[in-house]
Amino acid sequence: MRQAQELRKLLDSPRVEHILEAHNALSASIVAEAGIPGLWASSLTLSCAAGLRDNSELTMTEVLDVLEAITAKVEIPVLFDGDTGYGQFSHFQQLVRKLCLRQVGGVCIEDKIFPKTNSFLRSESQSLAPVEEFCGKIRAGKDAQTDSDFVVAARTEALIVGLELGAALDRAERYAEAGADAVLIHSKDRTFAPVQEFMARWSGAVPVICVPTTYYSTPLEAFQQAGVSLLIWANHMLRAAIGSMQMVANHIGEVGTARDLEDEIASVKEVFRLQDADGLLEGEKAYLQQASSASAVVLAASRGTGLDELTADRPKCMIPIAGTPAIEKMLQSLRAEGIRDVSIVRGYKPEALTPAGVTLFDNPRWQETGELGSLEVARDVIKGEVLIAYGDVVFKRYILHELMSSDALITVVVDGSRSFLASGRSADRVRVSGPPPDLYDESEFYLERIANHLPDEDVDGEWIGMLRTRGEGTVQLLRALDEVLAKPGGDELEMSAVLNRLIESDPLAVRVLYIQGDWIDINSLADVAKGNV
Ligand code: SPV
Ligand code: MG
Repeated sequence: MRQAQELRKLLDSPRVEHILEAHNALSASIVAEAGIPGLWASSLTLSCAAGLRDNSELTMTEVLDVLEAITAKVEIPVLFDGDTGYGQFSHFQQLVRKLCLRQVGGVCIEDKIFPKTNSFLRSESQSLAPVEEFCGKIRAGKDAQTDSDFVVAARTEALIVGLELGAALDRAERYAEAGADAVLIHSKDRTFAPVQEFMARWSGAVPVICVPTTYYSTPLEAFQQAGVSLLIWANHMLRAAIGSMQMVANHIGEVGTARDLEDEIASVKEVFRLQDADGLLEGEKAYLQQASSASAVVLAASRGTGLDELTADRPKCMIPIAGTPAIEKMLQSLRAEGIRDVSIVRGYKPEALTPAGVTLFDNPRWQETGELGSLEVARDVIKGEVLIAYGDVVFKRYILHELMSSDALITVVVDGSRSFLASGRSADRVRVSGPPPDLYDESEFYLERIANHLPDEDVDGEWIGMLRTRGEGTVQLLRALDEVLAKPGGDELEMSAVLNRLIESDPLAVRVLYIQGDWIDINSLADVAKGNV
């Protein structure tokens, strides 16, 4: 009910107010963000946006769909340009009921004949509806409204079709008597003079609206002094969009690239903002049932080696794997597992790594430090149940699920396939308390040693860069981290130093979750190729 009330407030306001055209939910939200207090849902621009003419070609159903999208998106009131009311009095009544249902603040109908033609086209040859019939339509609309504040505005096209001012005044007075809440006096004159004259002779029965499309340069004070209540800027959002779209299309058409356009057009980030993409993340936090109390720290500071070209403008976790950056896949997997509290430690090219809904840390010394230098930056968020993972690891989701389901205090994921032996690539080689088990073997396995120089015959697999601790395990991890960091050059070391430190004090400290493949990391171009970049 509020929208209609707000529209009434604009009409009753002692100063001249203005509303601006919108033709879809996007333009409506841009108008609302600009602080404009109301919308004009224009027949000219709605039809044009739909690829149609402003000749009653757009159906009532089609237009109601757009209005529904607009009123669902913005809170400012909408005055809908209802043309001739979509038929006779009975059609207009259906329209009014459906507008009330959709919280549209009001409708403006004009005294023309269906199918109507836009006021600026062949206007002298247009004809007006009989006054009695139009007054009946107004009364029918007022009787049909289900919201007592709903506004029915009556527009006279008398000046548009070339009638005298007297005829316009006469019609407007009759419409007010029939129950119209406001009248709209339309004019195609280049000056405000005809409408000014109308205002001078107007009885003041109801507020007056005008549409200064042709007399746009009239100063605001002139409208105010004349006693106009509401101005409609009737088509400016669509005209702005058309100009920009033509510029972009012509440029790309001529030059064949969008390279020089970036500063001329809205950023993709801005598109996401208008869509409230962050709101979805907030919503997921609030409403998705399987939210976990676990948090995640993703290490994404290094540039990687052998990836010079692919990382010229981005860190390696932003390299797309089958079209999606590795870090985005990681975030999707974390969300799917219910892990909402995610921190990312950035280093190389932090400006190219700005995912929404995560806490960002920066390791400005990423070039001199190892993984532990990055972990140190995020030390304060390592508490409770926490996953620590490399940002450039892409994996099947069941791996994360199994890791998070482990009942051990500290668990690492180890790939027992030893695929690095054949390819010769470097790996976080590990020795485990036993080789990968048979399918039905439920034994528990523990990490014995991790180092990338372990001899081939001593290796049971490779750590994939995912580690999860909980409770006392997190306390132990932090203690080991602090001990390693306390030594000179400690922050130049890798995660393996902390894991080995943990094993030194307790050989059963680190449980191994064995997998067989189903993951890659972006450590070498060969891996990237494997991921079908
Ligand atoms: C509209 O915006 O559709 C209007 C105003 O009705 S005008 O185009 O001037 O007729
Ligand atoms: Mg119109």
